[in-house]
Amino acid sequence: MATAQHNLSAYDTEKIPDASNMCFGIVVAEWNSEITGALLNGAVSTLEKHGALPENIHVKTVPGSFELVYGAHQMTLNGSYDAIIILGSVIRGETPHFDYICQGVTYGIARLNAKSEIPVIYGLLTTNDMQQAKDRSGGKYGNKGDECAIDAIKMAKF
Ligand code: DLZ
Repeated sequence: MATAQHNLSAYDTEKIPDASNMCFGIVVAEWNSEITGALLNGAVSTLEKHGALPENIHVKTVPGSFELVYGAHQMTLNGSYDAIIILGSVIRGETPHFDYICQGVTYGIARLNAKSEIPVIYGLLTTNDMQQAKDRSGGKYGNKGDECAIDAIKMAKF
């Protein structure tokens, strides 16, 4: 959880494997693009910081977070990735839509992880408002994209 005690971008660099021979797929949602663009920048720059080559980081976009499951599933079928990251931002509105999208994506990604041989990293920000999303996409609590990149490298090495 991102709290005053834990920053999403904080990690021990010594413990991160070299990613120079790894290939990553990233699926990013277009909804709330200010946030998902910042998550993507964090993920890509952190993967590259640990050796991943730009040509081995393949980014695909989907319209909204609900489509992240489909996008990640297609990437698992490709088979050439060491890990896949999904990035989305769902912000609570006036209707229960938020809950359905969050549950659908969460269940879908959990199911993919149970079935696929390729780990799928869950980079879905689920926040009550835009400020909370900004705080977690390069703001005061760091960047969820950085955290996902580190988790992808670790899981690729699992
Ligand atoms: C429809 C919708 C709404 C209301 N809110 C969001 C959101 O906050 N974040 C997001 O990524 N997507 C949202 N969407 C779009 C859905 O994820 C999906 O793209 C559409 O329902 C079409 O399947």
